[in-house]
Amino acid sequence: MTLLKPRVLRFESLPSTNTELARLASEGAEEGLSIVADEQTAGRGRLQRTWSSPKGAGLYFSILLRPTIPQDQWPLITFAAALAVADALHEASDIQADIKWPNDLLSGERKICGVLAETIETPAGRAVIVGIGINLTQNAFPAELSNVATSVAAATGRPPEREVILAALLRALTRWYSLLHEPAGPEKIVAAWTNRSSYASDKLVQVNNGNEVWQGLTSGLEPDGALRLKTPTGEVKLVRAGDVCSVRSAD
Ligand code: BT5
Repeated sequence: MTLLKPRVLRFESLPSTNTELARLASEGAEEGLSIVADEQTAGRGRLQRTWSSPKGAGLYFSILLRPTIPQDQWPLITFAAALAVADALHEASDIQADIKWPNDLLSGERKICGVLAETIETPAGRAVIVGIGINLTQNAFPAELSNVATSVAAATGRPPEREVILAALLRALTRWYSLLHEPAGPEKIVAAWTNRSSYASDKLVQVNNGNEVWQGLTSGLEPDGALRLKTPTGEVKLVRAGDVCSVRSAD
């Protein structure tokens, strides 16, 4: 059994917790090393997008993983992390979050958390940095996020308890990451994700993979986490990267 032993380093301010942890990983840091910052001055999303990270308004967190599962299963790390955030938000703040493929946690259809998993090369081998940004409050958020983002404070109506959420997150990450390394773990993670996500099946969505835009009904996940999309012609597309958004049907 893989036992993850998180050890947390704290910083007041960093450009990006993922970037700092990648630097430490290249110097030989061990699996489980984690970073929390009070603010990020260059927080990142996927495809070099910006993750808004004002001081004190979020939990900006990264953890270093050195998985021993076959590399074609590494995309499932993002799904295990999303399940861990959903558990932590539930346990610590009683929030029932939805999961949008592949890396968003939603509360009331607005984004409360984003996950960014990045594969890196280190002298000790290939590794993964999982970055997690959970919005605690919406203080100092840019105006363009007001309709798409939410926070723990907005979802609960109470001041958020960052340390309680962090402790729950570390426990949940340890559980789901261990499960991923068990013999039937990958199937169980896909099944759990499918159970928890309203996007897993029968959801009318639009997918933009950077080259093409498709519309269709979601139809479950492949064993490696790819999203199946049934298009109006009955063709099933497999989505391995891209942005998914819900489309309201005309009726
Ligand atoms: C993500 O990207 O959702 C991954 C975000 C990961 C952030 C963490 S924080 C700790 C660690 N260190 C880092 O530097 N990053 C990780 P993506 O799916 O590409 O979504 C990015 C988009 O979400 C942006 O283009 C905005 O539209 C929106 N966005 C930006 N900041 C947001 C926020 N705080 N809350 C909700 N939405 C946000």
